[in-house]
Amino acid sequence: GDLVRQFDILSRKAFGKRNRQAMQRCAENPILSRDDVPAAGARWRDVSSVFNPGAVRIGNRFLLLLRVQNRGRETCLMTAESEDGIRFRVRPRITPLRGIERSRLKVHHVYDPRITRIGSACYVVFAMDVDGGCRLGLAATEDFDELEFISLPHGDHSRNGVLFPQTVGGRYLLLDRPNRRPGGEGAASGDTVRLSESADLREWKPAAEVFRGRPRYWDERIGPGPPPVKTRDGWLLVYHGIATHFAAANVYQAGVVLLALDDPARVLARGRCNILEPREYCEQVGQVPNVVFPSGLVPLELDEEGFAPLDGTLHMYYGAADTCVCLAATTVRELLRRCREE
Ligand code: BMA
Repeated sequence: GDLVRQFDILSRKAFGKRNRQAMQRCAENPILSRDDVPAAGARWRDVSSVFNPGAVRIGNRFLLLLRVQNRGRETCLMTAESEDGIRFRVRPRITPLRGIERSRLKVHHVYDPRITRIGSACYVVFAMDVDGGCRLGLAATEDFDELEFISLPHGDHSRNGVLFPQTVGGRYLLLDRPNRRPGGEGAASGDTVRLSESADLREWKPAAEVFRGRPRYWDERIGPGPPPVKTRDGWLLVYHGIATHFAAANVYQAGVVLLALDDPARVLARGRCNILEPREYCEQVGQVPNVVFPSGLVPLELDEEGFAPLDGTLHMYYGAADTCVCLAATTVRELLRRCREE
């Protein structure tokens, strides 16, 4: 009741009038940038960038798990909190990842965390740059004071792992994007989203290929964005698509696909156009130009059965140009419409 009303008022103020766009950017973008990150130790003052956050809502608190880079281009994770989902305060310490040595890998960077809440536990799936490539890791936390490493879901090189917010047919489900394509100068990339399942979050086995990139269009290479949101019409999955055919640089955009509730390997609908693309200065200029990278999607309302209602608002948190954190809002109805648009 009250909380929803409060959000409505805030949203109107922060997001302005609805226009014809699928997503409304927050007027306060970027909602977090380097100056908002407090010193967290010797090498962690005056950092270079903060971007690609995982997001979750616990009770009346919004939490972001931030990817922070310092001037040594080292990476750490930090936690930010907010009551309105717009104004965040970054805790003045690094969020440590305990037990990572159990991976037996030489880990250089842990980054792009995606958060999924199941019961009272929050699970975090993240990318790890290791000698020879990039692997996915899975960890758990209750309070974001620290993360506890659980498993390496896959033996191959992969990124953009997202866990579903509930089990389906008694199995935990995970989407990710295997890195099977050389990525030019930087890390390897990919053009396939795959589904995997597990009975215990430790042993994972690939179950299906779900969808692919579309050569020559906005989403040639792809990867899951934030974890899927449950709606009565299906799982809404926001993903990022990379257009690689521009001469100067790749363009990173967000798009949306709808997966069947009882069989998420089945695509029910997929938007032909992106729903968000780099247009604002902070999205076009930064460490990596022309990047919007969706990584958190938080429904402000859920019904008794955990479905995001049709007219419920969704906050999408995304990294802009690998430099700062932005927010845009939309509704379930709007994303469904974009999925089904001819
Ligand atoms: C991808 C990931 C993201 C990053 C994006 C743009 O491959 O590494 O972390 O935001 O590239 O640089």
